[in-house]
Amino acid sequence: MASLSYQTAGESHGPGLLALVSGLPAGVTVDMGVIDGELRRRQGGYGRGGRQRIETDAAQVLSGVRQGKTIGSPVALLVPNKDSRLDDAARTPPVHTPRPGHADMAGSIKYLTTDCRETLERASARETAARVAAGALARCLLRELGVEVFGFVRSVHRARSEVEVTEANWREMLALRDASATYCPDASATAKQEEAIHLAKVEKTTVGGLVEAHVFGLPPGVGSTMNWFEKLDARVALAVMGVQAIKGVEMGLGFGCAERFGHEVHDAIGFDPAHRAGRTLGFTRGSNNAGGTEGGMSNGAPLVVRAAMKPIATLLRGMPSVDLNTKQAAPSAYERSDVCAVSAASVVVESVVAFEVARALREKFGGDSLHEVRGQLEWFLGEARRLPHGG
Ligand code: EPS
Repeated sequence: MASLSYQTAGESHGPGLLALVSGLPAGVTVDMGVIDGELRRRQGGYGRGGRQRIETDAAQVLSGVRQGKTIGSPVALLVPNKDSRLDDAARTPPVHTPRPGHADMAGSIKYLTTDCRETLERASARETAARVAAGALARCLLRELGVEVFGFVRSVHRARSEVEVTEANWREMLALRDASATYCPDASATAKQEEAIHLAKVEKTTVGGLVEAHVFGLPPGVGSTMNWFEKLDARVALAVMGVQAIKGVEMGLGFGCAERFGHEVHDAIGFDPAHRAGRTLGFTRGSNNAGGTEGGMSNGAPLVVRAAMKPIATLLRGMPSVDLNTKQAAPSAYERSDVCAVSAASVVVESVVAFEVARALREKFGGDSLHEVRGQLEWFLGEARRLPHGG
């Protein structure tokens, strides 16, 4: 059954986080270096708080893998928490003054309690460790199919990089990103971003920013225009908006489309027989304002996803709030947190995008084993190159 899905479980200070991934074909090499490498990257970035000095995230495979390869059964990944103290009332005391911008208030009312901890433990971005583990597993499949995902930080607060990421330069950009304290492939923007984070720390506040994920090597025709919920861009937007603290998602030119004329927006189509053997089948585009999808289907151009992360809601300086028990004004509670987690968010967004792309590829090409999926993909590309049939 070619339907890829995952769920996560776990609280920030529970025993651990779990990702349960179903629907991977058999025969995919599970590279623990990729999974643990992504988990480590999620923990990093300038501006992270004390929790990351406690944890050294690494995944344990509980099922679905034999001798380093998937066997088609569900894969359960466990990321244990070192700071596990959920049942220790003295070390996880109730929280009565909700943080504006956090899940605290809405969650407490929803569950008919005045203790925000009941909600915040699950709402915490610690859960994203499980999503990164699942995304890394999806990435293991994508690599086998010649599809790569690259994520980075575009901006922190007002410190924005104008760097252009393309299919030709992304590996170079990856090296620059990995040398950057904020995961931005631009040294001068990185310095300004570090400055913005430092200033926020001094001011006892927080900063957000923009992250991007680019997907290369996706063949045309992945995703479906036949039902709104099968559209690749819609699926990606859902997954990205579902990441903690994300308040905006756009593809390609995104919101910028609204202020341009049609001829300035749409990507002119050309054909270059020299590229016929590649994934684009020889079709070329003058630009990629569409961000790699048209009608909810991949069009052969790189998928370009951008997301806006709000500043983290936990402020050292506090925000005006109300004690849920007394209804009296009180500053919002402070829990150990980060000044900036935009770098971490870039890893999470990259991971959830990788998963959605892998899911859509599974739906298009089916198959129970990697061999079968690859065969189907190559068959499809061959048929598409031969169009019109008989021609
Ligand atoms: C996070 C772990 C959390 C927070 C942060 C992200 O750990 P703790 O609450 O023990 O410090 O540092 O979570 C939040 C920003 C939040 O609002 O919950 C992580 O591993 O990413």
